[in-house]
Amino acid sequence: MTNYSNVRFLTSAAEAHQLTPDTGREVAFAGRSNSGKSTAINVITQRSGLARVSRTPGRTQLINFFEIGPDRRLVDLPGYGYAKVPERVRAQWLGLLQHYFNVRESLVGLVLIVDSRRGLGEQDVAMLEWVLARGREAHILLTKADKLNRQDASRVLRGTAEACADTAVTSQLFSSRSKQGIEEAREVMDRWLSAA
Ligand SMILES: Nc1nc2c(ncn2[C@@H]2O[C@H](COP(=O)(O)OP(=O)(O)O)[C@@H](O)[C@H]2O)c(=O)[nH]1
Ligand SMILES: [Mg+2]
Repeated sequence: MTNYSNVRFLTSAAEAHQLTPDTGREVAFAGRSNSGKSTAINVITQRSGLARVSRTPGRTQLINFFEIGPDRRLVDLPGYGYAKVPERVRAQWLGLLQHYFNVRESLVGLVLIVDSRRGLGEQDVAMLEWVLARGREAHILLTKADKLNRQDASRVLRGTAEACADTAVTSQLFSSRSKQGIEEAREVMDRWLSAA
């Protein structure tokens, strides 16, 4: 088992040449802004201040690298879906992300953070397509499950599974607040990070 609480910040990249060396294995987190990505990273690693929660959107979009063990990394990708991001910032973000997905050999899987009350959006699907195109894995955390009753939660989970039925993408309910699904998420990441 990976001990995620040994995590430490490595570096931030605003441009392609700033990516950390492409060795070993890493798992990336992506999601729409406000989907609960930072909070999910914090509870999975049990480090409350690690990924900052709810900062003002539209600033410089950075890829943040964290080390969780020798040659094992977590990668916090910039959130998308902000209403008021200048076109220049959006283009910079898209270019950096596309570059990252295209070149990154150590990227083994994507954890896609989706607010369970919103469901999969267009940009979420685009992220999945990018990552699957290179034969990598993807797992969806349907976050804020504490906000749904049991029936709505299972409906959302079923709908997501159906939307991904033709792919190897897996999904689960998750709540940083009630701690639902944290072990399940860690197990998926462990599997990706430890495979030979
Ligand atoms: N009820 C509930 N709220 C959450 C949960 N996860 C995140 N939030 C809230 O959603 C907002 C956005 O979370 P944040 O992690 O900053 O989202 P990010 O923009 O995707 O990084 C914050 O107000 C969080 O407190 C959750 O599991 N349950
Ligand atoms: Mg965040």
